[in-house]
Amino acid sequence: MKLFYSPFHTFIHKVLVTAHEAGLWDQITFVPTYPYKNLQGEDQGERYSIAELNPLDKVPTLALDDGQVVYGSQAIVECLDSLGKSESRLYPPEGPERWDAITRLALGDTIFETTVVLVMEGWQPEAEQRIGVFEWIWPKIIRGLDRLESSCAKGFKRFDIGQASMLHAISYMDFRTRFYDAKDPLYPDFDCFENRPNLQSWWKEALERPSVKAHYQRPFEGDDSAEFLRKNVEEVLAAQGRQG
Ligand SMILES: N[C@@H](CCC(=O)N[C@@H](CS)C(=O)NCC(=O)O)C(=O)O
Repeated sequence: MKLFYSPFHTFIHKVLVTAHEAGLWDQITFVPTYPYKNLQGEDQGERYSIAELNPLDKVPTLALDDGQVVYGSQAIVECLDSLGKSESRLYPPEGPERWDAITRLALGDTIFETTVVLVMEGWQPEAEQRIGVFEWIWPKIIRGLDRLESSCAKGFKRFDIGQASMLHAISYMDFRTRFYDAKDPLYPDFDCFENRPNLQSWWKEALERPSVKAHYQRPFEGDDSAEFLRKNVEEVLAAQGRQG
């Protein structure tokens, strides 16, 4: 199978964590895809487009060997988890433990997505930034992190999909200030572990998981050329019986 994704390993990707936890790592061809390069400069053109596979032209996008394409990170993690070894499933069986895991999945994903909104707003010239955006989003993130602190205080029976999403969200909050130099008018030096000791000890322990170590802070070393991307898109189209 092929995973079309952004090969920035400076934050933790829940899809990569899930692929590794499911024991599928070695069965995946990782295909670096830079959606935003399609917008940059005339010579870039549509070279990194995967629109023939995913109408949204977004990463991550998973292509199975039979040509079926699954996109949207939530759909991909569920698919990978179900293809993996049953003893290491990240989705608990139906019942309260599962509802808790998928609720934390939703919470982590929303913290991540709203942090992206804050980063993008922070890129605007200071005079043009909409303070209302920050005032609207920050309370959600803060309450969300407080809820995760309570979850970590109770502890977990085992690693689950909710924790994969928590890793994604929390690593991105850190990445936001280090990489983007994001200027935040409300919380310029926000530290998600301040007054959240249980979240911090959970985080430190989770960083030791092989599924995190396999990619986090490790530069991507494979082929990330547009030609490699195109070859892989064509292979998926061929598996579907379509012409490139
Ligand atoms: N809800 C989607 C969001 C995916 C998404 O927006 N990916 C971004 C990169 S992080 C992207 O591909 N953007 C390119 C575009 O929107 O054209 C998911 O969880 O997979």
